[in-house]
Formats: sequence, structure tokens, C-alpha cells
Amino acid sequence: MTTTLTQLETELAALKKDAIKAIASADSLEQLEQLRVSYLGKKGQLSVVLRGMGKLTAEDRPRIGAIANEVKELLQDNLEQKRSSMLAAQIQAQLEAETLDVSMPGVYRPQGRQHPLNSTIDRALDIFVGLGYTVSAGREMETDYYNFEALNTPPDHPARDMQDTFYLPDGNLLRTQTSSVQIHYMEENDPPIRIVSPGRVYRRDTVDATHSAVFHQIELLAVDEGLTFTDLRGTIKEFLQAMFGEELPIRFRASYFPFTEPSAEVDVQWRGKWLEVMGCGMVDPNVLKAVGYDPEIYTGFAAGMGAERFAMVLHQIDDIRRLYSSDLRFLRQF
Ligand code: 2U9
Repeated sequence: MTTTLTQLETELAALKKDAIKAIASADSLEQLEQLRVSYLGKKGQLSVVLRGMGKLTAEDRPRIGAIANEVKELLQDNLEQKRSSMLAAQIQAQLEAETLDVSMPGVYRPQGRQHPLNSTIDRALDIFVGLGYTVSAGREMETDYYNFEALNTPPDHPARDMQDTFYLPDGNLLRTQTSSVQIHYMEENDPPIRIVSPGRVYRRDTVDATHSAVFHQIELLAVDEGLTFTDLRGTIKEFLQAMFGEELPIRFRASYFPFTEPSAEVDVQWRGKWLEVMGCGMVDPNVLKAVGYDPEIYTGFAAGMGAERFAMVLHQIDDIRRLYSSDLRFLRQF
């Protein structure tokens, strides 16, 4: 055995020992790759050692070749094992970092709810839609014509007074009733019609427990051939029964509105008291004429109610101003 052989064997053994140690203590995939290049790459340490093989005798060469191959395979195995265990650790760390603790308390999000006024309006609209009515809402700024003239309200009617209506500098006004929507609708549609119009209306009222300068109305209008007061009465009875959730005694008291003739106010007996809840009547022939409907062929009935009034009755609210106060202690009760 020549010295060169022993020398190469020693070098290979040292390389193997070094490499195993270095691979074992590598702490990144990059470092591992550097080690692979440094030991096993074309110009790596193993190649350098093997260059010494040229000096060996022909019979020693296979021996060193076999040892070198063993070292190479061993290092390749070590590198591969280390690589897999590093990848596994990396995935494990990522999984742990992304783990959701489903037992952790959630983020509190306050739950909102519908305002009692809106739920009252929605409830009324749902009932009328169930009776075949179409919801039609319109604009809040109107001309004198749509708010008064077409609704048979004479120029000297007190409602047209500056004291009762908000007039705008340009001569327009803030609607005092949603009936103006129905005039527009009739101008654009032929009978038969059945519409319900919810919306904000404006009146120059002094604010107190039962009055507000801005409030919400719900008005219905039906125009068809042969409609009578009996149809009106039946519709209102159905509506009130659905609205209160039970059949209650109702009464009609004769009244006056410029746009209906005859006209009536409707009371409901509830918890021992008669409550005035809406107004109604047969559409005045002059209103039908104003929109080009022939009053000899068509008749109509209409009714109007204040949404606030209904909400107050249904929920026993003592002051209309509570509905506009945004006081959460009040609103949380609904
Ligand atoms: C057209 C023709 C007639 C709607 C009607 C009433 C009677 C009524 C009041 C209830 C309380 C207004 O909010 S309130 O102050 N309304 O009493 N409203 S008949 O009549 C119409 C509507 C449209 C074309």
C-alpha cells in the first residue's frame, strides 16, 4: 500500500467527517445548497481529492474510487435527508403560525335593527302589496299644481296659507301630502290603478308631543270602473285587521277633505279606546278630471294615514319626538 493511497483515504475520511458535521449543523436551505456545491460540485472538495487519484497505481484506483463513491452517496443521502427535514419543519412552522384558535372570543359587532317608524311603514306597505297595490314614491319638492290645484284644493283653502306650507323662494313648495305622487302617477298611467305612496311630508306645524313639521304619510289610491265606498270600507277593514293583528271594531265618521267626496275619518277601538287612525273618501270627480280620467266611467277611493301616528299607537309611544331623537335607550326597545 503506497503512502498516496493512505493519504487519499485519510483525506476522504476527513472530508466525510467534516461534511457530515457541516450538513448536520446547516440551518437554512441556502446553506445546504452551498454545502452541496462545496463538497460534491464539479469543483468541489471531493473532486479535488479525486484529482489525486492520477498518482495512484492502477490497482489502488478502484479502491479509492469505491470509497469516493460511498462518500458521495452518503453525503447525497445526508443532504437529501436534511433537506426533507428542513422543509417539513418549515411547513410545520407555517401551519403553526397560521393556526386559528376557534375557541378565541370573536370581535363584537353591535347588531343594528330597523327603526320603529320604518318597520311600521314596511308593515303597512307589505299589507297593501298583498292586496295588489304597487308602491310608488315620488319627489318631496313640488309645484303648487301637484300639491294643491290638481287635488281640488281651492286657492283660498287654509292649507295653502303661508302659515301652513313651506314655500321655497323659487315658487315651489315642500309637499304637504304624498297625494302629489298619485297625480303624477295618474298622468302617466291609465286606469285601473292601485297604488300606495309612502313618504316624508312637510307642514308648518309647531312641534309638540303629537306634531312634527316633517312626518311620514302612507296614502293609497284605487281607480277603476265601479269602485264604491263599500270597496273602500272593505279595504280599510282588511288593512287595519292586518296592521293590528286582530279584528277590531272600526267606525267611519263623516269628514271633509278637498280631494275626496264623501270623506270620512276612521277610528279603531283598541284596548277600550277609540283611536283616530286615518282619513279616507271617494276621489273627488274634479281630481279625476284634472288627470284626464273620465269621472263618468271611473270612480276611485283614497285613504291617508300618518306613519308616526300608527307607530305611536302600535308601540304605545307617548311623544312623536322620541321617533326622531336617535336615543339608543329608546330605539333598543324595538
Ligand atoms: C288622490 C286623491 C285623494 C288621500 C287622503 C286623507 C283622506 C287623510 C290624513 C291622515 C293623517 C293626512 O297624515 S295625515 O295628517 N289624510 O285624512 N288622505 S283621503 O286622498 C287622496 C290621495 C290622492 C289623487
